[in-house]
Amino acid sequence: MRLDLMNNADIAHVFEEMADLLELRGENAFRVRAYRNGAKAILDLSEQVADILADKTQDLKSLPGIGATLVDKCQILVATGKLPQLEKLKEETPPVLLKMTRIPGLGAKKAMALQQALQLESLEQLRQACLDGRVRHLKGFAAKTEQIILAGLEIAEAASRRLRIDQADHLVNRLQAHLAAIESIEQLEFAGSYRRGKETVGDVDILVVSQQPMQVMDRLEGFPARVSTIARGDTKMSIRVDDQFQVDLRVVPRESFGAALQYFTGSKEHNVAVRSRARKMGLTLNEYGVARIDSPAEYIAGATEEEVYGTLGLQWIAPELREGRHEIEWAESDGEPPLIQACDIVADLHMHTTASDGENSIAEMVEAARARGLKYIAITDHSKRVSMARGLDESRLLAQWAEIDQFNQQRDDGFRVLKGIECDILEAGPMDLADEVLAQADWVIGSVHYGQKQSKQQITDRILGALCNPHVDLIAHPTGRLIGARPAYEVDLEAVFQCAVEQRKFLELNAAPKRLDLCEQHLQAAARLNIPICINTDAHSVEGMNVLHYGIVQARRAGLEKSNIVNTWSLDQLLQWLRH
Ligand code: DGT
Ligand code: CA
Ligand code: CA
Ligand code: ZN
Repeated sequence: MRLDLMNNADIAHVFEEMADLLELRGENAFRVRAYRNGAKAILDLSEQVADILADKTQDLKSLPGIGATLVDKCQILVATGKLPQLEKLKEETPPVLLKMTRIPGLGAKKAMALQQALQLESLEQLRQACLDGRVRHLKGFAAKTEQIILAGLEIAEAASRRLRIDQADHLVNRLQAHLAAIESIEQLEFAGSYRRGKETVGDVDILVVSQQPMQVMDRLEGFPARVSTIARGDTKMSIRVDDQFQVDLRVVPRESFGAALQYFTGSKEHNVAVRSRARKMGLTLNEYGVARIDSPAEYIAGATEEEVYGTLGLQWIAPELREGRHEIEWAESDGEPPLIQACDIVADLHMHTTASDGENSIAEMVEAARARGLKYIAITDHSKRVSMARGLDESRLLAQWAEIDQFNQQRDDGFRVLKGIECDILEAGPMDLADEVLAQADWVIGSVHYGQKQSKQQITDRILGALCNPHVDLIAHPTGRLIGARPAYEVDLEAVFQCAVEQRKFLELNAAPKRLDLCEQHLQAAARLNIPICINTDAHSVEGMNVLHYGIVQARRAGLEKSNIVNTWSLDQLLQWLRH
């Protein structure tokens, strides 16, 4: 008999814990990564590890990301449900330490020193120690550290409450695949903030039409992860996945699906506006449908969203716009602006290769871009200031550009690679590379990577200086924020926008889901000033190009149209603009 102690999610969780603990102890980075990659690989398996191990015709080791050591560990886990190394590591490590290392701004070394000196057992004790000013007296710490820790605690807490959009995507894809096995499901949509494309998602809302709600709920409870049921009724259920993410499921009648989808997509503000419009028309609206106020049980619309909005005299509204702003006004007249779509994008103007910290060559990036239907790209590796990422100095950069020239000459398919650089805006103000070198580029990005703690005046001056440099074309990730991890640096964006207008420069919407920088409100402000926005992936690998989608959603949320976006232009249009 086989002991079925561990499913794939459990094993992946053990490997993640191993990686976290090894990292905390300063273990070899490759060992740490091996565990992380193993965890990811196992989560992606469609078959249970236990079954693969039991099957003599299959070899777990042959799967990418799983080496011989991890196969041994899988065997131990499947047989015993425990990993002795992990138990030992856990015994030796106070649990609060792991939590402390997740506080932005507090590294493993400092966390360990603090924990030992103050004998901390919880984050609450750490917070109290900072508030009491007990940290500043320790060797190697200062009053400022207390402020950093307090701010970090807040960010970490907020982040643990909400899922970033790419994490939500991963969960949604797994849920979708899992539920696809149920034949009684006639319709299925993910609603809520996920459907609206928010940067972060509080919980995932699933809406289903099925004649067999019990079957659907049973299946959801069997989701291959650590699942606990929070509540379960006849047609709705909430579960918690891996102790963190909440998933809400509602099974609704076919004739109400549109009304339910409209209701549970939200936002609450949008729903309030829609309902108040209904009332003015003598109608009521709830998650079952639209009815006349004088006979509220008799629904006159509800099967589709189009029908629901249509009954209220509105055009269908894109979920990204449903935030209770101007979308109702648009929907009652000509409809919303023609929002930017992924298929409008013909270029990606920010990406890295193996020359700096990317994982793929120029040729590989080009192939990937072509496969995604792009017509031209800019290669923009880091400049020398970013030594950690092997940033390029003048001579390596010129050599790369010679390579790109040759590359373009050899191609006859019309695809073009622009000679670019992501040039650091140095702490003291000037660009990291000499003007006579930048002058030879097709495309120059200016970025603030260092000195992010400087004063608002200093950082603003640095960016204005870069915008006024005739060779700089675009400011990347203009506020430097990392969602859930690091707040934006202090910068006078109004001044930056004004200067971009005067200098006819571009601003970036960095599509990386941890950045999404500029944010929605700033994008709207930039659009009002007619500043062309460039949606870039900042890809560090071929797969990195897939984040474009998040940038598109962010731009749509801001109401941006094709005409606002630089990388919908043809290469000739772009070059013409750059020549002026
Ligand atoms: P989240 O999960 O915090 O990222 O945000 P949402 O928007 O997904 O919120 P959630 O999951 O609480 O509810 C999903 C949708 O259901 C929400 O966007 C609108 C609708 N909804 C839920 N509760 C209410 C309510 O009390 N009033 C109204 N008008 N709508 C509600
Ligand atoms: Ca939600
Ligand atoms: Ca919810
Ligand atoms: Zn970059």
